[in-house]
Amino acid sequence: MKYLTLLAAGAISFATSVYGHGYMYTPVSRSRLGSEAGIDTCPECSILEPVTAWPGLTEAPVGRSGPCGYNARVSVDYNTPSAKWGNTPVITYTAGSEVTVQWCLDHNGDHGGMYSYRICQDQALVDKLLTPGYIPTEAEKQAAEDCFERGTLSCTDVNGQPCDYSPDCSPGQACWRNDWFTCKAFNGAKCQGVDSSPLGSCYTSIAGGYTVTNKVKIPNITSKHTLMSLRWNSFQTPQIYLSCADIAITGGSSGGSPAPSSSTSVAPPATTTASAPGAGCTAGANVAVTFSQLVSTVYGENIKVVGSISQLGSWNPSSAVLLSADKYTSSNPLWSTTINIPAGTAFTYKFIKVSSSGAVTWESDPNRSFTVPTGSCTASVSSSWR
Ligand SMILES: [Cu+2]
Repeated sequence: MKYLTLLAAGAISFATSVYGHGYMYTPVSRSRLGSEAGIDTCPECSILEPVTAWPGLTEAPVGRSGPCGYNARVSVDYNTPSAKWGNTPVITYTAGSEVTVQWCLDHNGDHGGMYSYRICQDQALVDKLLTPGYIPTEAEKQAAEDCFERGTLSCTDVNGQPCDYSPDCSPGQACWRNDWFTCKAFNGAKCQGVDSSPLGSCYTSIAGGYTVTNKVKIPNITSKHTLMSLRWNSFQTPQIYLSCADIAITGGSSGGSPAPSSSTSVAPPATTTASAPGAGCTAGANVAVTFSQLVSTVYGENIKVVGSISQLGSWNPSSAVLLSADKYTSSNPLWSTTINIPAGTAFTYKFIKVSSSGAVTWESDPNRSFTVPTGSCTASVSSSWR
C-alpha cells in the first residue's frame, strides 16, 4: 500500500511541479519579503514534495522545508534570517485578539485542500529559526514543526467564523477536522472560492494570484519575536507549502512557556495525559484528544473508536471514528487518531476491530471512560486492546 502510494505520488508530482502554488501573504511572510527584495523569483514555489499531503494532513515530515519553507528553485532556506527577513517582527499583535490572515494562491496552482496557521509557544524551539547565520538542522526543523502543529490557530476559536469540513474529506479520515481551514471542493471553486477575489489581488510569479482570507485568534502569550507559520496541504498533488512570518505578541498572560509535548508512550494499563494548562484555551473550547491504541491487526482489518458522545458515533459502530495505522509496525502495532471534543466532556468508549468484510469485534467489558480536561489544548489516551 505504502509503496504504491509513493509511486503514484511521484508520478503526479513529476507532472505538476512546474506550476506555482501559494505562500503566506498577511502577515508579510519571509517568502513575500524575499520576493519583494528580488531575491526570490517565485515566492509561491516553496514546496515540500513528493510527500503524503492528503488525507494525512500532519503525516509528512517537513524535512529541509521546515515550518518556514525551502525554495529549491532559488536555493533559499527561509528557516534562517537574512538581511531581508527574519531580523525583526513585521507586525505586533495583541494577545487574544482576532486578526485577519491571508495567503496568496497562484492561478495555475490551485490544488484545493486544507491549510492552517500556527504559532509555536515554545520559544526555545522557535529561536532556532530566529538566529542570524544559523541554518537549523532537519531535527530542529521537525521539532519546531511538531510544536507549530500543536499550536494550530483553530478556525473555531474565532467568534462567529464559519468553519467547514473539507468537501473532499470523509468522516474518519485524518483530514476530517474543522480547526484547520478548508478550500472549497476540488471539483468546484477550490481555494480561490474561499474569497472569490479577483486575479492579481496578490502577487505570484507564474499566472497571477488570488488572496485567501480568514481570521485567527492570537494565543495568550507574550513574545518579542516569534513566528506564525502557514501549512497548506494540497488535495490534488503530493505537495505541502510552508511559509512563515516574523511577529511579536504583547499583552499575554504568560511569557512563552513551553507548549506541551504529545505523549508517545503506549503501555497498558490505560494512561491518560493532560497537557499543562494551555494559553488561549477557553472553557468549552475543543480539546484535541489523541487516542493511541496498541493492537495487532491483519491486512484489511481496521481499528475504530466508538463511544457515548456524537464525536465518537454515539455507540453506533457504523459512525465510529477510524484510527490511522500510519505509525504501525509489527513491533509497535500503534493505531491512533486525534478528535476534537469540548473541554469538560465526560464520556465512555471502546475500541472496535472491523474486518475487511465489515464484521465488528468489540473490546471486552467494562467500557473505558474519560473526561476531557479543561484549561488544556490537548490530551492523550494510550491503551492496549483487551
Ligand atoms: Cu503546485
